[in-house]
Amino acid sequence: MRFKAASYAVTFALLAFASAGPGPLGVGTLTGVVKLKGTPPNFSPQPVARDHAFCGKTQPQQALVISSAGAVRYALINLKGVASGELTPKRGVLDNRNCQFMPHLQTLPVGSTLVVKNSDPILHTTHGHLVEYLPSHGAVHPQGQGEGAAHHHGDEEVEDPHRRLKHQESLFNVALPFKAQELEVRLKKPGLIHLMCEAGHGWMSGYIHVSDTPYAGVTDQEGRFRLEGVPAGEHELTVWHEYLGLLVQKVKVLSGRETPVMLEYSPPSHAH
Ligand SMILES: [Cu+2]
Repeated sequence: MRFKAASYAVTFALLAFASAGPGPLGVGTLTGVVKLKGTPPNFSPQPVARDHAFCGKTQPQQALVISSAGAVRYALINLKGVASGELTPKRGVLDNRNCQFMPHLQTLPVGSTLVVKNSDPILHTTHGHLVEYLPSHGAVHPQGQGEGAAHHHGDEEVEDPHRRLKHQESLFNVALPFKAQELEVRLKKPGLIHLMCEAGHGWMSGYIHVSDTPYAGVTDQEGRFRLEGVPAGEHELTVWHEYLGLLVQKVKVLSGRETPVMLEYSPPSHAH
């Protein structure tokens, strides 16, 4: 009787293993590059309103980081319509460093722990809100547009960097007055989180994507991304960039192979 129970347990374990596996079609790797066509708009550095002694007079904007080859950094990659694979929560780090959020954008599986850290000898207060996944937040001013000359994006006037962000639930708000201080936050809900600093640092802005699938990534400084263990088949690849907006492309992932894709944004209509 005892032996029989044990053999049932083994059978169930094998069945569970088989159903959690990649299925008959297998898995492949999806790699790609995200680029911007044409000349990128030029953005002025952002004025620093306080803590000049440490943060300087201006800070570089992070909302559109393009290499000389047109590679788009900080684009969010998502595969839609894929039966969700196994999610392993991680420990992500969000550093407040040199008066910026580092990294500017990251993606973490839901259930992960976010370590919010201060590497600066000044107060930073990191506030995270869930935001609506808008096609584009149009968050920054192209250079040469005066203070009062809001540029047009659709029917809306864009004046304030955070104005187009539809803040929903406030998820955390942590004050870090000391250098090397760390606090932990659990990322319990999937979605996009906008980060801002409430220590009077209006130029500080960043994002955390909390993913409910393992198939998410962020482009590096050469615009590259790599998603491994993707079930073979046709999927919809979504690219989101806070300034450039959304790109959607059908991709076909082949089993045991690396599938390269190229994604290209046209220059934003309000920047021509
Ligand atoms: Cu700050």
